[in-house]
Amino acid sequence: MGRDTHQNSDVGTDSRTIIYIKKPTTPPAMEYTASNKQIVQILVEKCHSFGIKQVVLCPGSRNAPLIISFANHPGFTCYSIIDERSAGYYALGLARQLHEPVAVVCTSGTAVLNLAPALAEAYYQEISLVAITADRPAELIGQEDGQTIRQSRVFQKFVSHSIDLPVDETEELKAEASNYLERMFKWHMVFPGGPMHINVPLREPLYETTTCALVSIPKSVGDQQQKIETKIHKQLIEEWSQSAKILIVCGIYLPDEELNQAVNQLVQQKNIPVIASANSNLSGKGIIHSVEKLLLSLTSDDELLYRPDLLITIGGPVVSKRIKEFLRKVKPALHWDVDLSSRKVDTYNCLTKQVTGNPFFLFKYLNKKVEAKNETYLQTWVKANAKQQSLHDKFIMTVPWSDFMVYHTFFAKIAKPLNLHTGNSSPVRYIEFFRKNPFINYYSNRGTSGIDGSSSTAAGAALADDKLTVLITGDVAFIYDSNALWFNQLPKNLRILVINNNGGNIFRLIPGPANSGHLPLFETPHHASVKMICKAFHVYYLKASNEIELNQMLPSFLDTNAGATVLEVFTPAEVSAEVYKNYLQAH
Ligand SMILES: Cc1ncc(C[n+]2csc(CCOP(=O)(O)OP(=O)(O)O)c2C)c(N)n1
Repeated sequence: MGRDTHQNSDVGTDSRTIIYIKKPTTPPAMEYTASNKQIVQILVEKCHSFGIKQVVLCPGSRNAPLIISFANHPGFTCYSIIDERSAGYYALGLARQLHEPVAVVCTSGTAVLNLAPALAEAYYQEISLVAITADRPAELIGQEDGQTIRQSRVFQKFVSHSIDLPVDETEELKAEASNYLERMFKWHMVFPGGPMHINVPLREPLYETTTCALVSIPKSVGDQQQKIETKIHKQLIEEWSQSAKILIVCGIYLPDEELNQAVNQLVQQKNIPVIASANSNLSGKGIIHSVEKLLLSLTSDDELLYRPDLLITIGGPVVSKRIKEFLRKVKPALHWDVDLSSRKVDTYNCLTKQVTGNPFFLFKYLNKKVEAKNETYLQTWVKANAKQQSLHDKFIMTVPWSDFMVYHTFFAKIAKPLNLHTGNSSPVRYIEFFRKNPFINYYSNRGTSGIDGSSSTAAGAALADDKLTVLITGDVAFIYDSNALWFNQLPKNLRILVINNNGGNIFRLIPGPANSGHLPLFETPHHASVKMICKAFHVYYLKASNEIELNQMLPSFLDTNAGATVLEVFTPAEVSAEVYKNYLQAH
C-alpha cells in the first residue's frame, strides 16, 4: 500500500520538455517554415481553415514534410506519440472532449493500419477524426520498396471520405486537391462527425523546407444544430397524439445541458418516462439509469404494462442488454430514431421513422406543441425504479470486498466535477448500477467496445480539459493499452483506477465461458505487473487491497495537485462475479 515514487517521478508534470507540446500563438505570425512540398502546404492550410487545432504526430520519415509543416504552423498544438494505435485513440479522446476535428499524422506501411481501431471507434461514435497518412508514390507500391503497403482507401468502410492527394505538383493537380479537400471539409462542417482519411504520397527529398505565408483563417465547424424539417414535425405530432404510452431511450451522448433541460421538461411536464444510460449524461428527477436490474424483475404480464406505443431513441449505443431484448420482444408500434447523422440504425427491429437532426430541437418543439400524457405510464416506470433503488441501498450494506465495492467506495468520494471514462466491458456495466453522480461527466468507447484504447482515449481527453479525468478500467484492458503512458507530457489531471481481478472478469459475469471448460482462455489470468508498467513509464503508482486501504488512497488519487497517477485495486475474481450476479438477482 502507498504511493510508490520513482526516480524521475516528475514525468507527467510539465517540468520536462523532451518532446514538445506547442501552443498556438495569437495573433499568428504571418509566415512559417513549411515543407517545400506544395501539396502538403495546401493540406496544412485546409486543415487550419477547417478548424483543426490539435494534431497528434507519430514519428517517421515519409511523413517528415507533414510533421515539419504542422509543427511549425502557429495554428496547431502538436503532440508527439510514438505508438500509432495509441496516437489514434489520443486524437479521438481530444476530438470528443473538444467537440472539434483532430488530426493524427503517421508514416507509411503498417503504421497506417494501426490507426484502424481508433478510426472504427470514431466511425461508430461519429467523431471527427482526420487520419493523415504518408505514402510512397504509386510507382513504388508493390515493387518491394521498404515500408510500403496498399494504403489507398484502406479505411473505406470506417470513414465518410477517403482521398489520395496527388504526388505531382502541376497547377491542375494542386487545384483539384485543393477543391476536393475544400468540398470534403465543407461537407463535414454541415454534417459533423465521423472520420476521414487523407493519404499523401510523397517523393524524396522529404526534409526540404521553405518559408510560407499564412493564408487560412479558421472557420468554425458545423454547430450541430440542424433543424428538423417542419414537414416531419406535422407527422410526428400526429403520431405523438395517437400514442398513449411514449418512452424515450437515450444511449451514449456527450454532456449537453440544453438537451438535458429539454428532456427533463418532457418528463416533468409531458409525463414521458426516460431511460438514459450513465453515458447519456442526462439526469434529473424521474430519469431512469439502472434499467438492467429493473427489467430483470419484470414478469411477462408486466411487459404489456411497460410496452411503449411510441419509442423515441436518441444518442449512440445503449449498454443495457436487457433493454434491447425487452424492446425487440414487445415491439413498440412506432419508433423514431433521432440523430444528427443520416445513418439508419434499427437497434430494436421496429424503426418506423428516422429523423435526421439535433434531438434538442425536436424536444424543444415537442415541449411547446404537444399535450401531456396521462401520468400512469410514467409512474409505472418511476415506481419500479424507486423499488430498485431501495433494493440497491439495502444490497450495499451486505456487499463484501469485490469490484462492486470499489465502485461504491469511489462514487461515495466524488464531490467535485470530474470526467469519468470507463473501460470495456465490465466497468461500463457497473456504472449503470449506481445513481448518476451530478459532478460527473461520463465517457466510454462504446462505438465498438474495444479494450485496446481506453487509456489512450482518456489521456487524450485529459489534455483537452483541466478537470480531473479518471479512467476506471480492468487489468487486461489497462495492460493492453499500456503504451498510453508512453508520452512525456502525460497530463497531470489523468488518473487511472485499475481494478485488478487478475483477468477479464466479464467472462465470469456473462453466461457461457464458465461452462465451456475453457474459462482461462476467456478470462486470461496473467502475471503481468501494473506496478512495473508504471515504473517503466515513470508514472505515480498507488495500490489498495481492501476497503480501508481504498478509502485511504482515494484522497491522494483524487488530489488535483498530484500528477498523473495509477491506482491499482486488487479484488477477488470469484467473489466479484458472485456479487455481480447476486445484485442482479436481488429483487
Ligand atoms: C480489442 C479487443 N479485444 C478483445 C475484446 C474482448 N474483451 C472484452 S472485455 C475483455 C476482458 C477485459 O478484461 P479487464 O480489462 O480486466 O476488465 P474486467 O472484465 O475484469 O472488468 C476482452 C478480452 C475486446 N472487447 N476488444
